[in-house]
Amino acid sequence: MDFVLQAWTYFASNVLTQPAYFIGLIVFLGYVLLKRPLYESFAGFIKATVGYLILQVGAGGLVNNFRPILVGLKDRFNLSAVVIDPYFGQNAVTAGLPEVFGRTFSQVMLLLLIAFIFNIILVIFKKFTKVRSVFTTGHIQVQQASIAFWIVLFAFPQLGDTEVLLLMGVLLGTYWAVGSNITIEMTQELTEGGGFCVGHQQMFGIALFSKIASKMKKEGDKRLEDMTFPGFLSIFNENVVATSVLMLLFFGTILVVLGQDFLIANKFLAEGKSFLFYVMTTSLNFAVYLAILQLGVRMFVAELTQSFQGISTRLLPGAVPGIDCAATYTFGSPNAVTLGFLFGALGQFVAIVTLIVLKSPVLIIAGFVPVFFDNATLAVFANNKGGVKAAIILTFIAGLIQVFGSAFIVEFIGLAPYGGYLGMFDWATLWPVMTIGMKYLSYFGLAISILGLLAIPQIQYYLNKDTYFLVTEDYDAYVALKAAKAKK
Ligand code: ASC
Repeated sequence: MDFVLQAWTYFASNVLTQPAYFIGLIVFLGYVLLKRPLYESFAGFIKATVGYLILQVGAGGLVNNFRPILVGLKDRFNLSAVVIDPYFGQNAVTAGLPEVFGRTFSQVMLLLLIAFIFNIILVIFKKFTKVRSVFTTGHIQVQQASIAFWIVLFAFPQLGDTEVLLLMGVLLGTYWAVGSNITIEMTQELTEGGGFCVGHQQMFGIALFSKIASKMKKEGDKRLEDMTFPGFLSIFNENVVATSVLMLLFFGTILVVLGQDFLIANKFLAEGKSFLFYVMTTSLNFAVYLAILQLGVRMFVAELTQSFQGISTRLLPGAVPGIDCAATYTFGSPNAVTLGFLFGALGQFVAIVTLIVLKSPVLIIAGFVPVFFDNATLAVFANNKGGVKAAIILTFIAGLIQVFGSAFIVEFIGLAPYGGYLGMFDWATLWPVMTIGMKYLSYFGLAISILGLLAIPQIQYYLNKDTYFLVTEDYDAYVALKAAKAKK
């Protein structure tokens, strides 16, 4: 038993929580199952892993460069505030656990094992559960597990370690399976049968906003990729130009507000260097990292799409992997990503000012990860389903929700004094609701949460029996059937 646990811990810490290797392994396995020669399977592993590592260079560059700038606003104005960002959320939990609950959270690998097996079981029994996806984004699972640990202890403080672990394994496993599953149709449609769905932190947001965006769509509403700007605005037709100019305005303003002295004192800017060129380089780097990220995505998605057919025809029939939200950023218009970021940020800033005006007991600071990765993703889907207007309106609303939802829950669960919360869409909406249920209705609330989640794929299936499994098993047949139905 000890050996099994050690082997699992080794696998979980080196592969499962390192999506580059996990996706690489899935690609390798997929090609082997497709009976490709071993050298081709190996090449697939390399391309997928390198692609994912490139994505991480892009994502990491964005986060590391722009997170400190946004958080700088907090220090510049001496605010005592909660930063909404997965990294700050995880740190807050680590700092607060011993003081508030007298515990630490060390068994995250065991938790992942339970939840992962639970997810696979739900897929194996998909005839009954209707679950078609496996959540593979391990680094996200670790972040979510730490906040969920706090939430579960808050609701059930009397529980021992083993019970907490089991309870979280089932609750999180269900959320991961059902959450990624509800993104399948819109992701398949966005990627034209890419063979994956989203396993991240805004899965309910994607499903909800895709539905609303479809409803909002009116005759003549255009998607970003169908628009061309005339005259001097035509420079915005190019993604790099559009992103750079907009970021120059956005981060330029923030950097000017922070001021040269603050930037020098906090080691953003070296003494004696040009402030103007610092602002330029910093802002233009946004487009640089975004381009890197997209390059990596293209590389690993191409491999994954081909190879996963091996897994979805032989190992887990009809299943798709739930992967990082950034994998959607090369589909549709690349400008949707920038647009989502800007209007999400606008929504967050409006919400933050509202908290200040209303003298809220807890203040929120926008963290880069929710502002960018949540809203960029939501914009990609909303633009695809409802056009540019829907993308603008819905990401603005998402920004408001991320701040208000987080402000509420972080105060409710007593995490506010530790300065951080996850802040992503599902964790500012679905999770606060489930937390209230568990706190006030105890095990009954827990049961409602789990059963309510498990009911979602059943309802989805019930509403679309003929296409529900077709969309992952044979995408072309799915498109044809949908078109035939629409004609009727
Ligand atoms: C997150 C998080 C990241 C990013 C990354 C996007 O939620 O913690 O590092 O999103 O997964 O590619």
